[in-house]
Amino acid sequence: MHNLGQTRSSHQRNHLLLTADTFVRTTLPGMKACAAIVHIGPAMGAQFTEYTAEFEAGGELGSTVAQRFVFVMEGRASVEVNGKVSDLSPRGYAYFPQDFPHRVVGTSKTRIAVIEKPYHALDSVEPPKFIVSSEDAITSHPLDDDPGLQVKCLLPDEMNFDFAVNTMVYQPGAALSMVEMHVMEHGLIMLEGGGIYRLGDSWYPVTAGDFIWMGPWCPQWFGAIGKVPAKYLIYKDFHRHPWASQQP
Ligand code: UGY
Ligand code: MN
Repeated sequence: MHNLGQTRSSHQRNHLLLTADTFVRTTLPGMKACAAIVHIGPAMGAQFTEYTAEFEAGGELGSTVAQRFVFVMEGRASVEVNGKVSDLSPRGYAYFPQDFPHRVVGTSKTRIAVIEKPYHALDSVEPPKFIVSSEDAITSHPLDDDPGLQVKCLLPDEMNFDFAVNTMVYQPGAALSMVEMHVMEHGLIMLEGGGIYRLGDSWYPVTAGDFIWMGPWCPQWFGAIGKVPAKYLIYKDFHRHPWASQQP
């Protein structure tokens, strides 16, 4: 079917909206029976990489020396560390510290959000340890006292982590209470529902399956529209001096 060149995807200096109709698949080094849709990376000026990995049953990610965070969006996976295997169901996640040998295998046809980032160490704290858990095990808290907007922090709020990954659930009609402008950048995957995302000076309709990158200080606001809650998975860099991004 011809779309006559139309798409909601948009490429701007300080933000990116990528919708499923524009996704292009590739194979990253070491991947087996697995494809990557690379959503964002250093080529766009980001300090992290985020991709969706689509596994066939038995497929596997390649290795990385960077920190890696994985979140199961669909299907099942297993993670292997020092010969110990943990199973991940939908909403299961794992954090692998830098230089940490591990395997991530899709045990069925599986879609996983993958975030990778070189670690910015601090002299004063030990680097974080391996984590395997599920979003279901995390208690949510309201953002800005709004019970209609619930946040779950999937990583501990501690100085040794140099990034955060949260889920945010908006009841229909709930919205961010302010237009945020902050030094941190975001990678966001819409998991459920939809609404309107303000990015810079544009307002975009967004829905489950979309990806958004927000660069540093990109004006941002979201309001949920529709009859079901809107939910997204959101990355942000965290806990480091702004100078950290200029160090090798
Ligand atoms: O954590 C955040 O900065 C979050 N409130 N931003 C967002 O949802 N765009
Ligand atoms: Mn924000």
